[in-house]
Amino acid sequence: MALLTPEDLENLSSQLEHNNEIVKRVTGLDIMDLCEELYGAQPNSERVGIIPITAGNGIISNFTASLLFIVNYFGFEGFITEHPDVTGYYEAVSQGADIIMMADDHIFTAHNLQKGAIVSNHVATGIIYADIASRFLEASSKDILVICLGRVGYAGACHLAEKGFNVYACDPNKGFLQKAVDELGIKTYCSDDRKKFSMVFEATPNADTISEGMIEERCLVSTPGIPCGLPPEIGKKYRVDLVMEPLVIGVASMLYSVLRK
Ligand code: 2YC
Ligand code: MG
Repeated sequence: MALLTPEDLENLSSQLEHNNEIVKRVTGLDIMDLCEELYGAQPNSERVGIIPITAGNGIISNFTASLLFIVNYFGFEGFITEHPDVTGYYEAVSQGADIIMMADDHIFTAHNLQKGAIVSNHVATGIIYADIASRFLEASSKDILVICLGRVGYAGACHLAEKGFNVYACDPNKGFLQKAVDELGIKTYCSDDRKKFSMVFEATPNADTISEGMIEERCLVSTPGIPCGLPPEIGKKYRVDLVMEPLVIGVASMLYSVLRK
């Protein structure tokens, strides 16, 4: 489980503005509009209780403050509880939270107490980054490459298969790959295929997972991955747009996802 570091969360606002411009240019929608279209809902100042959790590796110094910034940016009314853990949960509900957000080292969740909807960051992140990749206005076909079928990648591949894209996927774990072929009807991709893609959704915790043989000259790479899977020299050599940031886009997806049952 790759945990965020306080350094990952520095200058979140400028990372958001930078990615918002790219998403708007390559898909025609900014992140807010895309969430609204993806989930068919829009915020209405729902109160979001953000609870620090001390379990496992404990508090990440600027994690809950980052969530507060994101929650308020997207039109919710956020607050961080004074206490962590169970006391914080009691405090959040007592203070009228509609939605609870909290994370231990394994699951980061948003739970809408009024609607009964709950989502994990893995699923919400996979869906939105895959959706961004699939909306590339300059795509040359409906072929899309999904790199890695872990909890994030599989959720994204599932979403793309449901949207009717020709999903090709690769994963070092042949069991994960077979499961996706059997359950989602996706096609397998291996690097000695000659096939190139103009849309890539990368969901690995590794660097340099994207090679020249995979991408067309004009390509959109969408990834929540830390570190970045696209080698800088390849990004320069080809006309590649990269949508990548550590937390905001995934959290926006979580929030919109639980607005409806
Ligand atoms: O400050 C706190 O409340 C900590 N318990 C938060 C721990 C978050 C651990 N999870 C992660 O760093 C990543 C997130 C990007 C979402 C999934 N894993
Ligand atoms: Mg993100």
